[in-house]
Amino acid sequence: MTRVVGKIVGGIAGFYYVATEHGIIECRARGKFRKDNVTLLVGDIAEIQMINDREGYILNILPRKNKLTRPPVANVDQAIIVFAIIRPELNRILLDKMIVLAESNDIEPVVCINKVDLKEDKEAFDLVSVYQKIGYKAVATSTVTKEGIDELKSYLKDKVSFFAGPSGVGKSSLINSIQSNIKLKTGEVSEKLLRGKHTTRSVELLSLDFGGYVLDTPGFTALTLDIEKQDLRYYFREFLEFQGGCKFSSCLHIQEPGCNVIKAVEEGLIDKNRYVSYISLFKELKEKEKRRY
Ligand SMILES: Nc1nc2c(ncn2[C@@H]2O[C@H](COP(=O)(O)OP(=O)(O)O)[C@@H](O)[C@H]2O)c(=O)[nH]1
Ligand SMILES: [Mg+2]
Ligand SMILES: [Zn+2]
Repeated sequence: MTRVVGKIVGGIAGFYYVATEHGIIECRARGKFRKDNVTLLVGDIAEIQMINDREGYILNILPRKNKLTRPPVANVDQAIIVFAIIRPELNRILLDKMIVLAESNDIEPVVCINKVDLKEDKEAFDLVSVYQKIGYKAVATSTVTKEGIDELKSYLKDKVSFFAGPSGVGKSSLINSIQSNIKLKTGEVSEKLLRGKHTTRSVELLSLDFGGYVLDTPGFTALTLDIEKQDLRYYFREFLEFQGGCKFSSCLHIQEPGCNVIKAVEEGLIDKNRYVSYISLFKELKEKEKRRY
């Protein structure tokens, strides 16, 4: 029987659903995974042995690019970091924290500022351009007017993405706007209902008809930064071109004399709010470090 390679897109009660060139194959895993204590994850690239044209078993998984635990998923390419321009109020520090979380997990962040229909002024577009200037993909969207939805789709194409961001910003609505056959529950009430249910939620990758996958549950549900405070500076991409000019090569850009990053902030070459986020996240990591000892 033939061996094929595919992507695990879902799993329930010992069965895994693997998307292959022959369609979705229902698979069981070989016993060796349990013996080796390897948990197969949605997103894993699996080598399977076909039993017939619908069923098979998983022989191996390829090395993972990355792995998240909440939700459990492997080989994620992108995090679509969604914030609403208002309702709920936009929290820049949390937005920048999510970018660092993505980068530290080898996941490409895409910034999405949603609900632009609710604000007439150009605030959302200014914010989008702050992130574009740094080199990130960033888009202003509305699920009401459909503004930016095509651009968002172009970013999702052929990638494995998940949506991250606070509750109520429009993550589920955005996923629903992308493809008509996807219908995730939206709104506060449904979220409360979901939380109230004590069922083990299985994670699923939703296949996009233009190519690519999105995760059906939000990522970064556990928001702990797992990096050393002195490494935080490397996750603020726009600092890199200035840090060579700092007086001390060990400069953390906090209050050291001759800091070229602080100079760039003062001259408006680095966005001030990004620097505010940096300082805030640095303090958070410092506090965490103190608690460790
Ligand atoms: N005005 C406006 N409301 C939106 C937009 N996107 C979502 N909403 C509303 O915001 C609420 C929360 O949306 P939901 O998709 O459930 O957010 P999630 O918690 O991030 O998944 C719902 O009442 C949506 O109808 C948008 O672009 N504009
Ligand atoms: Mg939702
Ligand atoms: Zn410096």
